[in-house]
Amino acid sequence: MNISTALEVLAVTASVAFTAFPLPAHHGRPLAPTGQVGPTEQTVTTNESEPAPQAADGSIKFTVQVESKKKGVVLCALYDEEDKWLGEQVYRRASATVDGGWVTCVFPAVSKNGKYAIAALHDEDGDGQMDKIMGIPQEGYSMSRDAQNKSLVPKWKNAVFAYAGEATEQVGHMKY
Ligand SMILES: [Ca+2]
Repeated sequence: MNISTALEVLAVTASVAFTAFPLPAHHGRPLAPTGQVGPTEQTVTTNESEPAPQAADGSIKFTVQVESKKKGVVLCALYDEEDKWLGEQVYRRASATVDGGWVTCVFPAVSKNGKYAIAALHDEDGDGQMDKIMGIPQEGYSMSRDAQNKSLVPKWKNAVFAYAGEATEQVGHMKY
């Protein structure tokens, strides 16, 4: 499978069930929707002699640098197994509207610890597909850990990261 095929699969997958998470585009800005009361208050019980197991309720974020002049949507896919990498069996999906130089996809409340990898497309014209000319991708893509490969699909081992329940952020750069 070459990169073109993989991106096509990803784009088709993305178009099926991506859920919009319109987020501030600025890297590092806290996500604080105004006028909404969220579950921000948490009671934390501490017991130093008997530490409770850490609940795996953190979020995974993928913050990607995009060409700031471009618009559209960044579609992100979170994979939880190497065998599923860049295929249709996506663990979680997210998207973010492009408005500036940085975009963040958020996968909230990921409850399963383990290894993950993320793939993202910059769907500039918002048609849910990777635009191609003569089979060559015309829109940007990016992987967790900034895994890139000029002619082949970025490999799972180059994009994988460990998640242990705490808020995790990956940073990448769109390759156009
Ligand atoms: Ca497109």
